[in-house]
Amino acid sequence: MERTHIAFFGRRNAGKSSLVNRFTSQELSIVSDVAGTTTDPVRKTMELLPLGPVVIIDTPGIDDEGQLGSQRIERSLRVIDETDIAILVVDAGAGLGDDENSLIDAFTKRKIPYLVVFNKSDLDVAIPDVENSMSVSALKGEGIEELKEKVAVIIKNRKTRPLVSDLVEEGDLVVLVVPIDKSAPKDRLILPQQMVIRDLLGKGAIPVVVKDTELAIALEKVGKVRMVITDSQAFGKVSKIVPAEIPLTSFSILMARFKGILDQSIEGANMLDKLENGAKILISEGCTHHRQCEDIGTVKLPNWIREYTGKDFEFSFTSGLEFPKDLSSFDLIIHCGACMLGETEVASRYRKAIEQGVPMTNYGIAIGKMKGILARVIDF
Ligand SMILES: Nc1nc2c(ncn2[C@@H]2O[C@H](COP(=O)(O)OP(=O)(O)O)[C@@H](O)[C@H]2O)c(=O)[nH]1
Ligand SMILES: [Mg+2]
Repeated sequence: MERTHIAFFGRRNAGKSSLVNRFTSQELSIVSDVAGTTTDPVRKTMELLPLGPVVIIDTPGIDDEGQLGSQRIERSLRVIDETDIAILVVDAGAGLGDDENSLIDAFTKRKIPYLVVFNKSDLDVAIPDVENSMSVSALKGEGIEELKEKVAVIIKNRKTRPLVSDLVEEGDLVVLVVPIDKSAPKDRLILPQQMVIRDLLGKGAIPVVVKDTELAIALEKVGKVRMVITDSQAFGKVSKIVPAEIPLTSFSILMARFKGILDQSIEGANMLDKLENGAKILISEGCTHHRQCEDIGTVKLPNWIREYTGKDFEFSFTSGLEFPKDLSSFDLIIHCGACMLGETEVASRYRKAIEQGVPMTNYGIAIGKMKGILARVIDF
């Protein structure tokens, strides 16, 4: 299960750091009445009852001033990208202002569940009656358990996004293209293929699985097709066979959407058009043993990229659990579909890239881009 990222936002001196320390029962952040004490987001990975595995993030205030201040605000706002649940800490005495409302807008826009927490309830002030809100005193430690309970409920209700079943109706016929070449594992289907089939069956849709070599015949025989899902390596060939009116996508694109990294990956793939000669590209693979994968990552992909861009780049490669902590020297990261890596690991790699401002994409989406069909294969 993925670690829930819980981030505390709000104005300076609202008591974010005090509340984080109460929430985690740790002295994670420095508390002070000097506005702007927390200068960088502070992250802490922990197990917290009754919430399970979480990352708690304390942010600097979003109302900071001056040049340095605006950098801090920027950094705080960037934390929204990695936030699963937002806690908006408000000084009950000050109430909700423009800063809070613009944060609430940002959460709503990104569908991030949030709680408005009026802090300093120990002071003699009226607590505003606002939706999604509660009051606490970080100073006295009051309301903290209730806050945790509320967060626990949000975590429990967080719907994981379906892989494909929300894109089809019961009874829809979906053709899956699984090339059986030497890069296909012997005697089995890979995990994303199994997951797509399972999800379609659960929906009552009708998956029809074919090799690329039988795709044309299959399309003739089966009648109305809702969608074709292919291995992205076969994008070039398959996109020519599938009529334009039938939606086409790939297993890796559905997986990226499922993992919540599709937008980031599309942005990353579009970087291919902007890289300068000599730019540094990291190609990263989740598994160490699958020799043909390596061949794609270390040989085919660099060649396609050179061909597509007409430029030369400096490629680096990693595989398995090795993944650089410091990504800042790279201009682009291209990751495999990561079917062998845990969701948490994958999510954290993509988050790391966001945190360090490095564009990141995956093989399938990069291939779609280079085949000139990216717009088509993300149009479900
Ligand atoms: N009275 C009262 N003061 C608080 C409470 N929580 C925090 N403070 C005070 O508010 C100031 C700012 O707290 P801090 O946690 O550093 O706020 P941050 O800037 O939002 O991280 C400090 O002086 C805290 O002692 C509270 O619940 N009640
Ligand atoms: Mg602070």
